[in-house]
Amino acid sequence: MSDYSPKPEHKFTFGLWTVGNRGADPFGSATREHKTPAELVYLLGEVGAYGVNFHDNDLIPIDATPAEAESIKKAFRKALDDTGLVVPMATTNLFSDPVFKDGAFTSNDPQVRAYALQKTMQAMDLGVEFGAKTYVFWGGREGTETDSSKSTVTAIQRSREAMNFLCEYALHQKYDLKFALEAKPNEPRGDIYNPTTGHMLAFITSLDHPEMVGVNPEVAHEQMSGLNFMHSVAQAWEAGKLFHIDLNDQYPGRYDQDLRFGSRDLKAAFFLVKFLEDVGYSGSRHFDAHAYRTEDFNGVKDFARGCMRTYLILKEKAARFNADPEIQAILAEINAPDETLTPLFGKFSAEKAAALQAAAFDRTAIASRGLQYERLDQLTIEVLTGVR
Ligand code: GLT
Ligand code: MN
Ligand code: MN
Repeated sequence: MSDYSPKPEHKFTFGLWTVGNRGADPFGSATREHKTPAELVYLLGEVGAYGVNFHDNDLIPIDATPAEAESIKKAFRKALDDTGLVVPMATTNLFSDPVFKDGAFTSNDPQVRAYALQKTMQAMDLGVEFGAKTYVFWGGREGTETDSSKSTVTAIQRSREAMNFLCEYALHQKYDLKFALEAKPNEPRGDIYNPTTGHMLAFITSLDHPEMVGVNPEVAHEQMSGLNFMHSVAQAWEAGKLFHIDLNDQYPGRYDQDLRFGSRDLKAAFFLVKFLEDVGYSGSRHFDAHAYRTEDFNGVKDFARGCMRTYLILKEKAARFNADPEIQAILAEINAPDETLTPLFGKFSAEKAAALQAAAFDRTAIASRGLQYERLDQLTIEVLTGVR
């Protein structure tokens, strides 16, 4: 029997807002009691997580006095020391308070934009104080319900100006911090700017310090856009921009569900885990999800353990897939090179172009070859369902 218990080297992390989620939704109030940040750290220690991440206001309420802030930080620090948990990532809450009802960095109101910069700088200070090396930006309120209200171009320019300012702040403070931008197509706004990871990757190239900025793709958010999450992750990885990842699950065509990782689309989760493990992604495996509203805190622990266990099961399945002789034989066959054509690929030359122009291709013969993808997919299903 394999060991699916989480270990520090797996780098499994949770946000305070995930295990601390109280089950409130737009139609009903909380079903679980409030737990302090320190209590949540002990809960995460008990289930075997490696790290805990937070928004500024998950740790310190927006209206806390300096004395209250100090005592919360002290208790949180003690819980980290007692459990050995680390804080790899931090972020700013720029969406809950009514001041951000029309966005933060993209608001039409200069007072709001200035306050958002101030709040973010202070939250970066707080994150760094606890050791965060990755700083996430999720602009949940950066969008519109009606496009009569804002210029989209101005909004993008304001986002860029804010990112450039905050990169310079991190450099000025000599923080060892990278930024990870998280996209979402909608919710809580009708439409959110930079709605997919692909948009974010393009936006990053326009920044003053693109080397400091990558992405934090979330399973549910790309699936809400109808996209293949693994493809988004792979494109970010290939661009050297996969700085963080938010793992959860989601049914298509619904509100942002933040379900337990792998609980809805096992096959998609499998190809994602296989990708991360095959390429050797070494960052946090962060679960941005929460327990069903039906659960008490035992259920929250079941939820957290389930996320990590499913990841490790799928990791083992990926190793099986990679070691399966029949699967590998098919892959070798469908990926076989054609040595006569190899010299014609790659960088352009006039000779290659001429040779390609002169070549004769038997389209019918090429197209008549079956590719065995049905067999390959069925073998994948059999690995996944444990009969192989
Ligand atoms: C919020 C959101 C998440 C983001 C978090 C970071 S907050 O819960 O739904 O997707 O990752 O701001
Ligand atoms: Mn989400
Ligand atoms: Mn997220």
